[in-house]
Amino acid sequence: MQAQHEIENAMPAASDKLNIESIRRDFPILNLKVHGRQLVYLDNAATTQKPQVVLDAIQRYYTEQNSNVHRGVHYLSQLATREYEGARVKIQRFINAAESHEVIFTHGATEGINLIASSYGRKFVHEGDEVIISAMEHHSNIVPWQMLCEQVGAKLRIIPINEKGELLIDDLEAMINARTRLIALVHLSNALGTINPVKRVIDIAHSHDVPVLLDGAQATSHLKIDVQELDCDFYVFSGHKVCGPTGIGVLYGKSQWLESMPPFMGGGDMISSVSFEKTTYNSLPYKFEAGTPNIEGAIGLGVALDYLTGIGIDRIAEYENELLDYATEVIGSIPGVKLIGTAREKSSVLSFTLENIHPHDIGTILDQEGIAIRAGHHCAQPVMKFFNVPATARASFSFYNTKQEIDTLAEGIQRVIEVFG
Ligand code: 7TS
Repeated sequence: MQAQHEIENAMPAASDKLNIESIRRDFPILNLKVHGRQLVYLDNAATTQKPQVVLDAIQRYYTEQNSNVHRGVHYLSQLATREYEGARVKIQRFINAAESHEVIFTHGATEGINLIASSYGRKFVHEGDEVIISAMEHHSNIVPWQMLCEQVGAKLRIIPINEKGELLIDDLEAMINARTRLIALVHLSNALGTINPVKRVIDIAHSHDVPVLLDGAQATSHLKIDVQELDCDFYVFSGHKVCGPTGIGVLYGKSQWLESMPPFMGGGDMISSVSFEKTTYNSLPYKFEAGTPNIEGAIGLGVALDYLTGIGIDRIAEYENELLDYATEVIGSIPGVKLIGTAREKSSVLSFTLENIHPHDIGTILDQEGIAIRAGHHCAQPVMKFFNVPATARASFSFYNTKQEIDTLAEGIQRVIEVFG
């Protein structure tokens, strides 16, 4: 069944604006009341809500298609395999990968980065080598590299940021040397909302023959991703942040890298033949997909990406920029509010502090008003340290949010100030 808005939005409209009311009807959870108040869900950087078409796809999988993949001659196994592999092709098209076998299913961005750190790391990173990340990374793109560097005796180098939360890209050229083995960089920061100049980073890196991994956990739901145009070597994202299910994610890798890397985990499906003397590995993408995969997650993710494509990522980005501009003005002008992260290129994230009020108190009072934001370090403790704050309050937007909800947030913040002022 096609979502109503897909049909409406597919038709040429007098204005190219999104029909937000129609879109909101696709997300049953948005009708929820929390503490007797209408839910205002502004924690989309943590996870997005799911449209009915995704919920239906998961239900349909378990009621009509459930079977294991790649191993049965029977009807259901062939059907589940077709659906699972069909999802891979949908993802390939969504990120414009050259080949579907360059799309590896993982259980999220975190696993994708760990896979590269473990597999690429084992093959290509040795004692004395260097890996470059940035000062605005999520812990998922710090800790795996620290673990690798510790294990092999390599060095982690950090591209600094300025007080707006922008990458000091001019420093990068001088950081790259003959021992640099990889640059791993966030595409869109979850703590600051900064969109990094990733194409420039990739061009600089490639001029030194250094590959680049992009952490697209946030970017994939807000920006059009074209891995061939970017020419990135690896790209990771999570299904649950792009209106898909939890427990499914994607690692894109250029064939030439994936072919040259050893498997990440051993087990079923990733082998070609096994004997006690010698095991040979399966071809891509299966070499990196040991064990029974998250079949309904992959199918649900494919449907979620179809849904986003139906609306149009460019239109989503345009509307979300409008929301962020509005929120920056309305929330940023409240006395006592300090915005953390004011990069020129930003999307969908508004991190802030309130003078003399702890972000957890902000989050708790807003919750009583039915408003869901995140308060904390956002798994980016080095960012908090750089801005000299223990935590921030963070409102993060999706295309189903409205300016009215931002007004409700502003009223909630006024209430916080009244309570603690
Ligand atoms: N990288 C970035 C930039 C992220 O924002 C996140 C999750 C991850 C990696 C890890 O994604 P996962 O799906 O594997 O967990 N970020 C957040 C957040 O901002 N609030 O909750 C999770």
